[in-house]
Amino acid sequence: MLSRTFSRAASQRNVALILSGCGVYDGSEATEAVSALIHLSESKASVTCYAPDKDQMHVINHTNGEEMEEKRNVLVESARIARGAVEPLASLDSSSYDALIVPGGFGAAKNLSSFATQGPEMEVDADLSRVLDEFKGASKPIGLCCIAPTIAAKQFGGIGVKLTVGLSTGDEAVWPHAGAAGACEAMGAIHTDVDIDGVVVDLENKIVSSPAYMKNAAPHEVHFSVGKMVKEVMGLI
Ligand SMILES: *[C@@H]1O[C@H](CO)[C@@H](O)[C@H](O)[C@H]1NC(C)=O
Ligand SMILES: CC(=O)N[C@H]1CO[C@H](CO)[C@@H](O)[C@@H]1O
Repeated sequence: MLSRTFSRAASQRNVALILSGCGVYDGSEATEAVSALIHLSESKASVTCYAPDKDQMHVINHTNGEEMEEKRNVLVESARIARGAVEPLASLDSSSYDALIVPGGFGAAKNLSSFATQGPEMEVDADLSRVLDEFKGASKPIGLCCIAPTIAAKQFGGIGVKLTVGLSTGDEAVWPHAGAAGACEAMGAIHTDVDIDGVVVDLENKIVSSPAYMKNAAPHEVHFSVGKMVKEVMGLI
C-alpha cells in the first residue's frame, strides 16, 4: 500500500501553464504553447492552463501585422490553445502545483507584462507577480522561453537570476529581438547567450529558460528548444 501511494505521488506532477492569448503578435506563440503541452504530456504531467481575465493590449491582424480596431479577452483567446480548459490566473493556487511554465509570444510582453512598451521599466501582471513569488518561495521550478524570461528578469533581477533570451548580438534577420538580452541585464539578471539548442538552468533559483522563437528558427527547432526547457523543469521538481 505504502509503495503504491508513493509511486502515485511520484508520478503525479501538477504543472500550471500560463497563456497570454493566442498568436505570436498579441498573445502566446502558438507553436511554443502547443509544444509545451506536448512535452508536458510526454512527461506525464497533469497540466492546468491559466490566463489573465483581461483585455489584450492589442489585437493584431496576423496576416499583415497591423493593429485591429477590436477588443479581445486574453483568457478567451487562450482557450483556443487550451481547448476550452483555461482558468483565470487570479485563481491560481500555487500550493496545488509542482512547477510553472510560461511560453513566449508578444502576449508575454503585452499582457503578462508591459515589456513591449516599457522595456526594463516594465511592470509584471499583478497576479503573475504573486504566483512567481509563491513558486520561487516554495522552491518550485519555473520555466520560461522566448521573450517570457524578461518577466523573470524583472521579478528576480534583484537577486541576479541567471537566464537566457537567446543571443545578445547577431544577424537581425535571424535574431530580431537580440536587444532583449541587454534589457534583462538592465533589470539585474545575468544573461547567458545560447543558440536554439541551448538551455540555461539557474539551479539556485530553479529558473529555466530557452530561446525558442527568439531565433527565426524552424518549427521543429522551436519544439526542441521548448522541450529542453520542459525537461529541465521536470527534473527540478
Ligand atoms: C487583415 O489583413 C489583410 C492583409 O492586409 C487584409 O486583406 C484584411 O482585410 C485584414 N483583415 C481585417 C479583418 O482587418
Ligand atoms: C489592455 C490591458 O489591460 N493590457 C495590459 C496587459 O497586461 C500588461 C501587464 O499587466 C498591462 O501593462 C497592459 O495594460
